[in-house]
Amino acid sequence: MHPSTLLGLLSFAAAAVAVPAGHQHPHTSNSIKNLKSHIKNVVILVMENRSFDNILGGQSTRGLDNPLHNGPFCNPFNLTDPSEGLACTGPKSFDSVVNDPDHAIYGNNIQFYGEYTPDNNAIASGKLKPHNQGFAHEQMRLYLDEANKTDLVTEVMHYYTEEQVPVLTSLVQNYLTFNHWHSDIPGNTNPNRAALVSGTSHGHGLNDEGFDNHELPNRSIFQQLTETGHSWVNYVDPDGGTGPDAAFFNWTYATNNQDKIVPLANFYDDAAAGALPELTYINPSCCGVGTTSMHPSGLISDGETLIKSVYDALRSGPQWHDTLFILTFDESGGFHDHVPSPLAPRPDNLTFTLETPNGDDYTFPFNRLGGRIPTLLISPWVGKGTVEQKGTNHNGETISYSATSILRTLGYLWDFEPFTPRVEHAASFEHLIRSNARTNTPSALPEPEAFKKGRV
Ligand SMILES: *[C@@H]1O[C@H](CO)[C@@H](O)[C@H](O)[C@H]1NC(C)=O
Ligand SMILES: *[C@@H]1O[C@H](CO)[C@@H](O)[C@H](O)[C@H]1NC(C)=O
Ligand SMILES: *[C@@H]1O[C@H](CO)[C@@H](O)[C@H](O)[C@H]1NC(C)=O
Ligand SMILES: *[C@@H]1O[C@H](CO)[C@@H](O)[C@H](O)[C@H]1NC(C)=O
Ligand SMILES: *[C@@H]1O[C@H](CO)[C@@H](O)[C@H](O)[C@H]1NC(C)=O
Ligand SMILES: CC(=O)N[C@H]1CO[C@H](CO)[C@@H](O)[C@@H]1O
Repeated sequence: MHPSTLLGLLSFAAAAVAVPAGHQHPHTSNSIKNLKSHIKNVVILVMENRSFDNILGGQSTRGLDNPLHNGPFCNPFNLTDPSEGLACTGPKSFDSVVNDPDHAIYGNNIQFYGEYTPDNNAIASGKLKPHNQGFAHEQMRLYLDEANKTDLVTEVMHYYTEEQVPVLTSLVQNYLTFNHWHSDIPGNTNPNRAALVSGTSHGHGLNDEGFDNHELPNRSIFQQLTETGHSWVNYVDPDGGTGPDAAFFNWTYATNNQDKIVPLANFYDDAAAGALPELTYINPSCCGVGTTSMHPSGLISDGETLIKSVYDALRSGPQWHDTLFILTFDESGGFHDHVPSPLAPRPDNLTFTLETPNGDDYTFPFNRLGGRIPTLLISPWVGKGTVEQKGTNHNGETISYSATSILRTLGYLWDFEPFTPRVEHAASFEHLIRSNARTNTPSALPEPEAFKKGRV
């Protein structure tokens, strides 16, 4: 037996007392067998650019580490001038956030570490730890000419109340929410989306043309499923703005699989007809008013309408009993979150260099996760109102979940090896699938409403 396997088994044995009755351990033949016997269809909807504290900060369900339970959390208005005072988390934010917070890699750097070019060696050795104090500062730097401080703090530090997000509130109260789930890369949308479906952004750190030109050379979940006889469809909101994520990869076009990228309207027909593929992957529209991904300045209530439509279609369709719906976000979008991001193995040996606002270059080695984001498992096979804390990797270590936890778990469902060391090291979540299906799942979600009284 390989020494790390033995260590893993020992730590599972040690952890056994802490696991509630009826729960499985991850990475075991029992948890994998249970997953395979109950889940036939996986649906993934990736929303845009919001942090956990921003979206779920006002949820009262026990076990969530958020500003409502454990705050307020405060940032200095100005990292170098304490006399300017503090900006703190508070209830209620805007339906439409008009000043999009900085979420470039250097934006995440200043938000997490207080500087644009933190020392990579000090980070890798654990000497430099993120403190998540720079969100208000970066928002003031970018937008103080355009908006007043009160509005800027409301945008970047405040959270949505349960009443403001009735669809998400119902999902949190009825299904499973991850308390420690991070985006894969502390940077923009497309690198994170690529990492979610292929385990690496292949060195890309910005939404560059390579994504539009189908240049990513790496194996994606789409290629993997096709090559092993499993079905997938990438449904896309025709208003555009995100992805389609299957189109990032050169494989998709070189092998004529672009016909599996279809308009979102087909999803509703397929769900009603029981004709959804094994993997349904949905790209919402982005990013202005009228789009559905929750990306600023798109309305939160329009994003909720999309989530409700997808849920209601699945719930009333003939495949619901076999379905696992994973609702997640691509990245934290520069919105405040008080939980620091952990280090993680590099997916490959690539780096990405960009110029920061103060003129210095910063080289990112892809050795740490991005901000904490909301992720929920929605299925008759997960517990009601359940909050999952940290997960376990294949060595038995307790770690935060991340976007690559999805590929780690789907590898167990559909028999494929981790595409990259990042995926291999990720915590899987197949053990959260229960052995009995629930019969008390809501048949439809509440109707969201555009926020009253102006924008808040
Ligand atoms: C923060 O304080 C420094 C030092 O007083 C000042 O130079 C800088 O302009 C301030 N930043 C903002 C965004 O006001
Ligand atoms: C800030 O600006 C908003 C308009 O966007 C206004 O309604 C509000 O009164 C202003 N707040 C302060 C403190 O000036
Ligand atoms: C991604 O694809 C490139 C080109 O085939 C290859 O060199 C690289 O090793 C791949 N990366 C990973 C992490 O598999
Ligand atoms: C995708 O690009 C990589 C690197 O250029 C190449 O090795 C690979 O063969 C291409 N894949 C397909 C399916 O054309
Ligand atoms: C990265 O480089 C190291 C040392 O040069 C090598 O051992 C390792 O296999 C490389 N990893 C990948 C994923 O290519
Ligand atoms: C912070 C961040 O990455 N925001 C991104 C949100 O999505 C849009 C559209 O893809 C990007 O342009 C932003 O950079």
